[in-house]
Amino acid sequence: PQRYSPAEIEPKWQARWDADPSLYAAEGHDSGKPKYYCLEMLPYPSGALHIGHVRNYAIGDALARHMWMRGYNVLHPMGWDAFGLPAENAALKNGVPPREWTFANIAAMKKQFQRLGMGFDWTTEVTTCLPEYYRWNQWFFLKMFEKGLAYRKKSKVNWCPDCQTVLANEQVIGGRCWRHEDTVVELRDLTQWFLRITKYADELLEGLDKLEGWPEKVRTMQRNWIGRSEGAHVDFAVADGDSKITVFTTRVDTIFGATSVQLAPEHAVSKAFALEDDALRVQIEELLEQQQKARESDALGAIEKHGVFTGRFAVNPFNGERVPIWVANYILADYGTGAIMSVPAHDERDFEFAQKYGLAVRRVIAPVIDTKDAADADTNDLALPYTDEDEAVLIDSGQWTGENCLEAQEKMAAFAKAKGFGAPTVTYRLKDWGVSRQRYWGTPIPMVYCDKCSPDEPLPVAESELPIVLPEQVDITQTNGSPLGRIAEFVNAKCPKCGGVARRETDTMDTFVDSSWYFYRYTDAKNLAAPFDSDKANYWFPIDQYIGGVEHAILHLIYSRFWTKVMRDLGLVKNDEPAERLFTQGMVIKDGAKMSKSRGNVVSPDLMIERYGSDATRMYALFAAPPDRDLEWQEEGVAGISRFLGKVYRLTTKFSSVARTNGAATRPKDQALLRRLHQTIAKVTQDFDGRWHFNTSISSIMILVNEITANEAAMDAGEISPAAVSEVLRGLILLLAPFAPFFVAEMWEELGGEGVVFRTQWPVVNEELAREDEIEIPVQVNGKLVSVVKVPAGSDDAVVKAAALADPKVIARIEGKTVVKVIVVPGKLVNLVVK
Ligand code: ANZ
Ligand code: ZN
Ligand code: ZN
Repeated sequence: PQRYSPAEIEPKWQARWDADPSLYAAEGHDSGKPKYYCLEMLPYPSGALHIGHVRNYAIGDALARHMWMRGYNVLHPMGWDAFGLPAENAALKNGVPPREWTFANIAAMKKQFQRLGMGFDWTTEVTTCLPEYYRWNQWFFLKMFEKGLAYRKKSKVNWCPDCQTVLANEQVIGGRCWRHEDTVVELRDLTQWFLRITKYADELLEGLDKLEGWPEKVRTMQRNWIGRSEGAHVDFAVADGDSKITVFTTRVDTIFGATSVQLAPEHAVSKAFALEDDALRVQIEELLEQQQKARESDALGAIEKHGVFTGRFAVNPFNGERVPIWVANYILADYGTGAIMSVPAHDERDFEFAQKYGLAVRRVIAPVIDTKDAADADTNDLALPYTDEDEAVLIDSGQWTGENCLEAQEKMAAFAKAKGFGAPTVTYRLKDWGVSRQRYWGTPIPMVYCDKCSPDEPLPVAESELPIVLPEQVDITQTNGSPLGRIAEFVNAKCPKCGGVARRETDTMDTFVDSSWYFYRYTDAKNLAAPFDSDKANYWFPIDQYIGGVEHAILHLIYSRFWTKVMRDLGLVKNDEPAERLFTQGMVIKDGAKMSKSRGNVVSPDLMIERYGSDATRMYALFAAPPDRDLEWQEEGVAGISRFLGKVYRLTTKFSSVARTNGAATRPKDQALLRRLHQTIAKVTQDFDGRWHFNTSISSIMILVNEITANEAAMDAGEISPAAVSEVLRGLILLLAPFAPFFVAEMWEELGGEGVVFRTQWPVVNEELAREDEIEIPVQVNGKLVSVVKVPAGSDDAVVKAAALADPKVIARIEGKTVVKVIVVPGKLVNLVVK
């Protein structure tokens, strides 16, 4: 075509690429090349890509293409996180079976990816809802069960009394059922399957220090999520009874200041007291309800504190004192031991509570005061609560009085252990991972129950029975109970132990299981005998660069780190961590706000592609902001990129026949143009190696194009060698290759370039050519900037010094003074020291 027409160029190349799956396929692990595993998080097949996806995948695709051109064996795969609730919702709404809905969406989104020209290796495509994938979820589950890493216990779940079923958290809206607006969701105790992620808590925490290629904010979020607390357990005996209350405290040093013991409403001792006293029971139930409401609305941290005195007392084992036992709504049953000792003088929350209920406040910590400040000791007597533990000592604490707080913490915990009423301990906020879902569209858990031979213990199915296939004809419109539980053919199983009739587990797995190891499967996606071949995984892992949204900073990225450690301990892989580097891209916003249907500010990728082409859309997504920042989408900007590509198109087609001639660059005007080219190569290459500021890479390419345009008349007049024209145009197209794949393929052909442009060597900087003829050097006198001098690039120190001393402004400044020293920082600065 005469003019740049993405509507003609893009479908033409797309058809060629779609027909050749080997184009973007990785080479084998025996290729001999250095490997590069570039991975973007796989999408949920919701039906259509949104503009945020376009940005995410444009970043990864640019990187993959760049690394190909740098000579790496690149794995750049794609797949579908295909199980999950939306498929069931769609089925309920439109009557389309979840499987059908999911695969229709996958087909549509794959088309979009192809239309966008994403260079994915579709030969390793992974779809998590296929039995050939999820059978390995089941296999891993069996391995974990064998190792005691998968187990059952009772836990709280959301329960809708109308639906008669468990609800996922997403199905609870404002404490009510998503399908029954008037029904308040209850918390129920149900037996659920858990994976013992807490076994790896310390390793998950310590590993974060080594993940230097991960954003600090993600590492901090994971540290907080794991929430390691060092402290002590101390047993308080219940007075006039034979039970005891074990408290968890991080400040055992303050124990002489404990003026009550506080229990969670669900603590076993609270429950026992409630049984004996009806009025108390009602009050405790109320406290529990307040806590659960706050928990549901995520307001636990800010809960208004209430409590009730049980009428009973506990004995502080350190001093034999009796303290009242209370039940309070801010004490959580599932953290620490569900019981605390309350020290109002030294803890904010305890202080607040004590003020409210008139409980004693007893000070046992004082700041360390220098003797010379002792006179001011009164004013140093800080208000309560006094929470310092550094530079602080114990007072009124029996034999521990005078001890430094931090030392006392260790000594007192050891003392408790020696005396048998406590021990040093570590508590984590991290909980074991509950993976049971009473849903249909997920991986069946491969366990059975046999009342005859194993009434108390669930039995694992034999590995040879896998996959336990998810049945297809399932009525999910009926709401009571687990959908799989209604299918007799599914539920009835042969007992693996006695051969009798057993009952199959009808829970399915949390979909985070699917995404915990999918990236290993890409290395060997067609393996029918194992989740993957270890040699292949060991070649590709760890992932060199993982790219995705910061919304996955915790769950997905902790679960997948856990899964990697389990696989390592099973001997399947050698790496401790899945990904060497992690990049979290910013959001795409429109009109200053996050895009949403309700705001009506959603940008459709399809529409952008229709108007400006995929290349301009993708390139704009990289140009409009640094990739880690939020990007404000402006259609005018996409149009601008399209015009820019139009310019390059015109120049390339106009000079392509000149560029095809051979020769040497010998004419005088060649140098300036080549210098700009090589400076651009240096800049873009640096951006890929460094912070990925593709916005500045693309601007520098625009500057190069301006330079070419400025030289157009000279090119027309033959004042520039064909060889220079050729080098500049080819260089330009290669620099654009990571950003605008269709356009570049077309232009490469136009220039007579050989082979596939994305497998062409990335341009190498010629430092000599890139160097400016003259450079500017600031001159300082006694550290103050006085002037700037121009010297030929690469001048030696003597020349630079002479230029500085000859500068009129410098001369004026140093007149009548003695130059004691001249410091030359080559290429950067001259500093004259004068007296
Ligand atoms: C006495 C004490 C005195 C405490 C003092 C603190 C300061 P982190 O760091 O978050 O682990 N606590 C323990 N279990 C609790 C539960 N289930 N619900 C609510 N609070 C609980 O916090 C540990 C501290 O939080 C523990 O140390 C305990 O209060 C409280 F000057 O014990 B401390
Ligand atoms: Zn309901
Ligand atoms: Zn049996």
